[in-house]
Amino acid sequence: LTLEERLARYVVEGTKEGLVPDLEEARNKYKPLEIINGPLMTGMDEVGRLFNDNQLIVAEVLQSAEVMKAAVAHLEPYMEKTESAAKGTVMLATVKGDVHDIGKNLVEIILGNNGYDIINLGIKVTPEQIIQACRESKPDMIGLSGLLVKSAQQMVTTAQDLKEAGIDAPILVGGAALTRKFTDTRIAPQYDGLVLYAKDAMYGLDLANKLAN
Ligand code: B1M
Repeated sequence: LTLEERLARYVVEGTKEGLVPDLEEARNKYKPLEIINGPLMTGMDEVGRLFNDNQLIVAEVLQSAEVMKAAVAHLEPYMEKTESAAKGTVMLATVKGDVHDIGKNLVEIILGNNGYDIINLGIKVTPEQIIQACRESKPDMIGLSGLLVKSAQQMVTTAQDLKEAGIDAPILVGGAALTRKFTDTRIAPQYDGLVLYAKDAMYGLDLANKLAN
């Protein structure tokens, strides 16, 4: 197998044996984010496909998630960082009912490395918890992540609840079940502030930078 195929295979098979040496080899060729968005994501997409076809069970997908997390943790110290002054505070949450957090945590790393202070509220975060946390820490932006189809609808509800609570900080949304169209036609009309869709974590950084300027 090529290096790239081996990296994808660690994720698909949920095994860490040999992972670190291969990540180190990959670092000679690629930037950390290219490794994550390339071979590791290829592996995760395959996991999603196999899971969908009932060829993997939840416990196995969890192992894959562990490998992905370990790989991201290994690569994190090598990611590009800007020494820029604090650009603002971003509050991050995976919405109510959803436990998927690898994408959200990638957003945390990338924004954190690029001058943002992050408040990560974790997973299955209810609108009430977000409202409470906003009142306490007054973030400049709110980032919502969700991968389940029902999470897209949950973002609509969350936006409505935030609006009712008088919050209008810009919201960034991302995650596999979302599209720009859904964001523009279903979530944004429910909110007074801006609602912007980020297809991946780097694009999320671009949007945050535009908002911060
Ligand atoms: Co779940 N799962 N899962 N799962 N899982 C999906 C999402 C699914 C598509 C798999 C499938 O069936 N093909 C499917 C959803 C189907 C649907 O709703 N239509 C699914 C399902 C069904 C489920 C369960 C219901 C299974 C069950 O229990 N029967 C269950 C749900 C539990 C719950 O949430 N209540 C479940 C559980 C799990 C695990 C716990 C086993 C595990 C998650 C572990 C964890 O996160 N700690 C898991 C995993 C790993 C996946 C897949 C395979 C991979 C997700 C992932 O981590 N990708 C996933 C299939 C897939 O996505 N291909 C699947 C890597 C990650 C880096 O990408 O999170 O998309 P992602 O983030 C991207 C972008 O989306 C974006 O940036 C990142 C890239 O840079 N992004 C943002 C994300 N958030 C952002 C926020 C932003 C900006 C960008 O700004 C704020």
